[in-house]
Amino acid sequence: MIIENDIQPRTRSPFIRLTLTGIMLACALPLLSTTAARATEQGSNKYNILFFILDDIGADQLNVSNPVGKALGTLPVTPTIDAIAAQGVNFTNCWAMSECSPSRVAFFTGRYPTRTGVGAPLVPEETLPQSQCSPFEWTTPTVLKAANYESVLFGKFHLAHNDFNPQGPANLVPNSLGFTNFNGTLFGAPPPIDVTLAGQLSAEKIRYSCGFPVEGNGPAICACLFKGGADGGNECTPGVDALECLAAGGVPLVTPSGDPILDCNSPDAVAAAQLVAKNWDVWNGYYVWPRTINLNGVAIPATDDELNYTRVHADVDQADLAIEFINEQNNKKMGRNWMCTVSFSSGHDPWQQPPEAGVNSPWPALLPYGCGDQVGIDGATALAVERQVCDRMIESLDSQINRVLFQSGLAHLSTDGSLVIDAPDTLIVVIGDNGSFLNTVKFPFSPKRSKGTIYQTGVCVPLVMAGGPTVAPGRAVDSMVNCVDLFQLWGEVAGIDVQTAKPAGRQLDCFSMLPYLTTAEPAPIRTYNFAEFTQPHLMVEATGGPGTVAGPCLLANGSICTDTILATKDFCEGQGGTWMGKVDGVEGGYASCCELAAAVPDGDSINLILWPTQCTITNGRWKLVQKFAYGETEVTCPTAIDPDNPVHALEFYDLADCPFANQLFGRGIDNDGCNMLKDTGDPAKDLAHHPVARAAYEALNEQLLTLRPSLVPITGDVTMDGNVNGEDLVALLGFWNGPSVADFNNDAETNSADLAIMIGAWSPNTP
Ligand SMILES: [Ca+2]
Ligand SMILES: [Ca+2]
Ligand SMILES: [Ca+2]
Repeated sequence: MIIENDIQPRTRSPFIRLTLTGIMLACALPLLSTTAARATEQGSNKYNILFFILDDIGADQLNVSNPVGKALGTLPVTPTIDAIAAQGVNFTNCWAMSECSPSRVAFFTGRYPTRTGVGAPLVPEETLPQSQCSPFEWTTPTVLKAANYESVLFGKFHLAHNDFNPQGPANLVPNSLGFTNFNGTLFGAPPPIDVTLAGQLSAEKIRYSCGFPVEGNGPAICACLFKGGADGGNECTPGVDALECLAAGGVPLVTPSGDPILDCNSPDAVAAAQLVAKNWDVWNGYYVWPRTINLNGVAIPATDDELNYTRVHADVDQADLAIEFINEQNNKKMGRNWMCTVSFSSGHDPWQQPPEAGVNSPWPALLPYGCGDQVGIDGATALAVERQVCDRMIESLDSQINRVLFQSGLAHLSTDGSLVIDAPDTLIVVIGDNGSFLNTVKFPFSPKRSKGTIYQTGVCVPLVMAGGPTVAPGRAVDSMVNCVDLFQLWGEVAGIDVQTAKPAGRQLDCFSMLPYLTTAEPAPIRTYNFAEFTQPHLMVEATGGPGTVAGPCLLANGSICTDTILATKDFCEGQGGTWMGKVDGVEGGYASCCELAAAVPDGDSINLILWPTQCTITNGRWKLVQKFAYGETEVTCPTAIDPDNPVHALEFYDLADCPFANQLFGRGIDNDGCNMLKDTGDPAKDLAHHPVARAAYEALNEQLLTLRPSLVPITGDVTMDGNVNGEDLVALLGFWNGPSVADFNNDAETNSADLAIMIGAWSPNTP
């Protein structure tokens, strides 16, 4: 526990004082819970919920969450998100998990990744059902249904997918988790950019990295081919801006050497149109992508083999769906409340120029216009281009949020032209699902300690709310909140206390959030915050053993090693990495980043390992990081591989004393230099002369030692009620022979081996 003595003179920021005051008030927790319950009872109003998820947009990217970048003017221009914060509440101390799927499952279950099993991003064809959101989870749509809500989700799903999923064959995975209307993509990211322009160019030498032709410092002017005109043939329009052509669903025409074709009637145009006609269904990033619809138990397409593609920019499409849904609710006076989740894909790679209409900043004159690697753009310039495109994608998202608010009647323009949120019945929430990725990270956050890590850059996300029950607009709340807490908030907004309404035996990890909205000067609720990254249940046995599916992949010129998020050769190389793992039938290869780092003579080149299992806990000031190899509780990597360039398994930070703490709400960047255990990795030695830090370390370590084992699910308890009994047996038998959440030995089959494990764990009377 933190005591008053911990406040040292160097603590200068008022935010830190606020946080520590909150920690000292921890004993007031039961009182706060009562207050929250009372607030909910008093406000018999239920509010609609409009929930925007920004993909891979960490705290570093936005004005509301990165004051340093804001002051420097290096961030995307996001007037809508800024206005939501200015007219609502800006949560400046929010942790998500470090990857998409774990955070998304947390939003809708209120449970940490180890508990849900979803500890790592889902990869199609490689993630077993045990690492997807279980159909036995008590999800938000189910919770809200009891209060007469309809819950819909538009855009990226990524809580579960069709592969290995018992619901997969019917293609009804989102419906099976309670979302009555899902329209979007089950995949974690849009497909790659089609640099062939629907088969007109070779993919070998990339002339147009954006998937459309470029000339000078912008899109080229081209003939644009549209599918299926009135006579059944394709229609060509001459002289169209290539980006506008793509955004309108067309394909810009080019010669075999890639030069733009202007007219529609030349032999070049006719030949190009014939090529494109054969390749209409080639996916192209955000512009041509696979759509899945689940609407009240009807799936389109009916099976995964017939994936549809759609030719509308994903951001625009997702905003359109939300506008249509909300207006329908208002117009038809459905007599029920709703929760509409708009899960934008933009922000995630591939970085591709969005439609010009949604972008707030001009393309910088000094940069070649593009999307990344292409002929004539060197590597460093390509990275600068990529960052700039990412900024424009964020600006595009901001414009789409603006459009949803206006066109759904949740905002209007004041006489001076500024946005006024006018949503007394609807709570508007915007969050990033995890930290930004590598090259896109904004100063002063750390590109090498970003998405995929539990460092600040990996887990600090923007979170703003306005409308509905929010009082005293324009506040910053610096108390610790976690992405799992949103689950409790959704309930509170609907008048349901999830802690009392939950199914028997269900363990939740969320804390109340409503008081932060309904109280002008709310007291802190959480006394600690937690984030983790764990291994997925890969299809280990099904693909021939662990050596073939998990291995080190080197990124960023060999400076970063991961053996989890890019855990196969194809996946690694697909992301521009170098595969260092084992390959079937070939000598050599390494089992893990630890093994690789220890074996490479010039180990200096690796300065960060994205560990297979990482967790962190903080009390608001001190932050403990523990990293484990391969999911076990013991630390198996050496603590310091290279004394000059150490890789540690145990790290400890005083965030108030880390770089930029004063400018970043009192919590600085936890880079290597700030690690208090960097000398030996042993707290007894490295903290010997820091009694206050040592005490904080001991307290957090003890808390983590209690917390982590408590998250591990009971083997055999498919139904998550704390018992292994007849209900679980029935569930297991229902999955017989197929992959399922009852496949306890991870071999993609539910059979007698799993049954034996369940019988071994039989505990029908466990309270
Ligand atoms: Ca993400
Ligand atoms: Ca059970
Ligand atoms: Ca099995």
